[in-house]
Amino acid sequence: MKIGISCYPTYGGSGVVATELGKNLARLGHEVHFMAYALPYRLKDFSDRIFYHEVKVINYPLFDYPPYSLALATKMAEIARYQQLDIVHAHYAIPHAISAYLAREMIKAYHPLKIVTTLHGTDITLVGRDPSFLDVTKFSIDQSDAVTAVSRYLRDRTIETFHPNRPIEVIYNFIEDHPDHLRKCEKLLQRIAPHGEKVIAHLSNFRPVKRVVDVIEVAYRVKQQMPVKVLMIGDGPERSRAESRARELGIAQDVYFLGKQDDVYLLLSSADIFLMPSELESFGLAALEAMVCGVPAITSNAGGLPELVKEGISGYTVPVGDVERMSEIILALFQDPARLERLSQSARQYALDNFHVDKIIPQYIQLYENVLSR
Ligand code: GMT
Repeated sequence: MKIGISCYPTYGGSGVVATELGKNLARLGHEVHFMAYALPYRLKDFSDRIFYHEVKVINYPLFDYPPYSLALATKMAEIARYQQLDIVHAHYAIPHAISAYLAREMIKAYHPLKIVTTLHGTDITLVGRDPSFLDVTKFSIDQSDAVTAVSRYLRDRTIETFHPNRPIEVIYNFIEDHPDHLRKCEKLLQRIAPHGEKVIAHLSNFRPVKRVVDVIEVAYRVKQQMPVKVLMIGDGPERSRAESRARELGIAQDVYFLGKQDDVYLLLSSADIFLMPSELESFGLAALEAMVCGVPAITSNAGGLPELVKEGISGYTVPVGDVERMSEIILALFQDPARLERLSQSARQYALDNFHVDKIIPQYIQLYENVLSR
């Protein structure tokens, strides 16, 4: 098959899933064309079956808001028509699914194009439900040839909010297994935890929905009982608030704000616990990435997280904002190394058994085949 993929190229789960999907489709012999305004950040290695088409938006003084969706639709139409794409797979409804609809209409006299849309979370739960986007988001879902959601939670919210005229299929996010996922960054650990101090990691885009300040609150409480170090991976609007809270609580020397990082697996695998206290999370890809590194996830019980974090198997879930409970769970694990080790192994196994790439990619391929046979 020839598949076009459009996604956000920056640091964020939807772009990571789209990129890894494209790489795996290419590995299986399909031809993949990425369309985005920058090179997706995990699309580094060369493959003769992967093509990247940059979407440029001209800048004109009249435009207070350069119309990216239109430039994307134009690029999609051009690539679909001249590269004979079978499908455009839009990751995150806004604006990718809408641009795909426009592209399909533009070329329908020359080339049939199918649209698959994958909903990732905030395109439904935050942005898409805002009155300024609600109708166009519903339209893009209804006009897609197939729609998937990354969790049952997200599927149910989509149905509740948009009453779509088509079924929404749940296809979970996925991870690969790689020996490197178990490799700790010894250099880093020697520097930050030279006496074997326990390490908590957090990875996100530091948006308010991630509640990064809760990570600091938890670290402070754990530190009252035993030494602990924290790796804060990523960057975003709440970073300064978290930094300043760490200073206020007197634990700034134990919290390492690493900013955006490429090799997240190396950092995640260096931790003992992954902490994701999000207000809302449709799936929680970073928690899955930690689990495959053998790092159990302590998360809030929001959104789709309980579909991923199984109590006592891959981690524990706690009500949003309950930093006391999160700290108690982490302390209990840190004080019982044998239990932590068992949880580490079962978290990794759970991730591999349920979310391995070889289990999930065939579901997308089957979906593409169904769409093309209609
Ligand atoms: O969480 C974000 O702000 C990023 C967003 C994205 O589109 O990259 O993440 C969403 O998609 C991820 C991949 O499917 C999911 O793992 C995240 O849970 C989801 N974020 C939210 O629902 C807040």
